Amino acid sequence: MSAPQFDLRSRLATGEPFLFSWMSIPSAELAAQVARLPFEGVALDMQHGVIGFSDAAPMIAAINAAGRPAIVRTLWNSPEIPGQALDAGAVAVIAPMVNTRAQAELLVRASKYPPIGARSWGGYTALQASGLSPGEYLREANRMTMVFAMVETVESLANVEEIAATPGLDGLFVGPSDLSITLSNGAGIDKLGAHTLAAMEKVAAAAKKNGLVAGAFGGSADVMKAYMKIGFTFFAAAVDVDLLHVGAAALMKAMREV
Ligand code: 3PY
Ligand code: MG
Repeated sequence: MSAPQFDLRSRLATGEPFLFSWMSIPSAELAAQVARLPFEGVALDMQHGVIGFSDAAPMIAAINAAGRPAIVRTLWNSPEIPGQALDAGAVAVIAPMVNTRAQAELLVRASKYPPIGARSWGGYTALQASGLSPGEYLREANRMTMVFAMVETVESLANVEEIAATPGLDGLFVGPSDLSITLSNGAGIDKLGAHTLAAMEKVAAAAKKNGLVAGAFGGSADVMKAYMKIGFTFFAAAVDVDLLHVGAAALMKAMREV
């Protein structure tokens, strides 16, 4: 058996924080560059980015060629995208707006082969890249790939214990922008507000109780450090377009200081 694709599960089991970049721009060439930034993985945002599946497939290949794991945030919690992303070689899927246990079960069903779920067979890129035979891939895939449910609404927070106990689910992933918007009934986005942090504590506790990875969208060092203290370890650290803005602003600031 040759080396399987990036073993995200074993890496996350160390408990050390795992920071990955978050892409919104559909470009395999850019993905090859972003995969070589000092983050441990790359996520493709098919919900708010402008990445469709025919953009994502070559981006996943470029990320894997750089030796990094590819993660896909799906457009919605719809059953077709997890299988497509995993077939194309992503090692993890993150589904937005998972509000109920039934929605979490739907996500697991779409992402895992039997007996855990009902993922349909069609391993193209992932199967070949794994170096495994079809039978070995079938046996290994549920362990090699991971599925995260996004907790980012008041409804999801109320159901978080049942969601976290969903058989086959690997992690919870908080979207703190949507979470703080719904917690404040639309008054604002407050990733570090007292209500948001209290909600994050609840999510981290549910994850811990069920042996799940606790992840969140970070976006800045302050936010990630605060969430790490609560027990989160799996972070979307920086968005491609933000990195462009931050890099350009830092250069121009330095020039003004000359
Ligand atoms: C959120 O913060 O709501 C997210 O979904 C991150 O993209
Ligand atoms: Mg969101």
